Amino acid sequence: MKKRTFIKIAGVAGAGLLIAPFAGCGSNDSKAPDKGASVKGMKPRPFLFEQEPLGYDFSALAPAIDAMTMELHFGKHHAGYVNKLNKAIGEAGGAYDGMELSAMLQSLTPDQTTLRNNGGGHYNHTLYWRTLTPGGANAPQGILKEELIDTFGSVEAFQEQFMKAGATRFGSGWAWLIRNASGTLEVTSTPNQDNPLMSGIVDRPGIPLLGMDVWEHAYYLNYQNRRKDYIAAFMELVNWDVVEVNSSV
Ligand code: MN3
Repeated sequence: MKKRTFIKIAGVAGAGLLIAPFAGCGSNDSKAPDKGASVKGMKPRPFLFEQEPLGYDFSALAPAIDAMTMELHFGKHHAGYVNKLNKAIGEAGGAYDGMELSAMLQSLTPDQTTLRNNGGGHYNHTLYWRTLTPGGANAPQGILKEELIDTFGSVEAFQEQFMKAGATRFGSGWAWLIRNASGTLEVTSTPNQDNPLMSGIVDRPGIPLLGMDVWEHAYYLNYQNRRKDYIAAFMELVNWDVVEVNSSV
């Protein structure tokens, strides 16, 4: 993002609404993410305390993810997290003014339930939308591909481990590909809206590169109890160019 654009957004957002430059990706301005265009060479974008445009239509991921699920997931579930997050920040007496979202998540303790659930909910979904692509999955390439092979043995072995993490997460939660404190790629899973950045809360902290929502609200309308079918469909929608940008932090 250009500096003047960042400052402009900061001014509009006001104290307390601005978030951190952190893993993400996309266009080099404040507009919606690229619609399937290559993001190579792009810098990570900030996560604002507001929903950024989806960047594609609700129906764009169908039939893998149906339009009604997208509309409810983005417009109701994710929006709800953002509203509650902003309300909680407003009630925090300025404690989070000017703090980046990633820094806020890193600072949380287990008892900060509202910020934990809704800060995590906002971050997790922003990452999720950015990483899905209507064009369908490309393959991991370059350094990221090499890292996946070095770490997991093969890209397929990574995918198997990631899918299993999602399938075996009891109840609601997320499966993650993270870069851990040692700088190594790792597959993890968290309950509810916990995020790997919450180093004071999660067992295996790190920077999230790819997150898969396995809450029933992400798939139930189309797949009912068939979580594994949704997971397989999700894997076909991952934009690995975006994951690669996330992995460069
Ligand atoms: Mn969700």
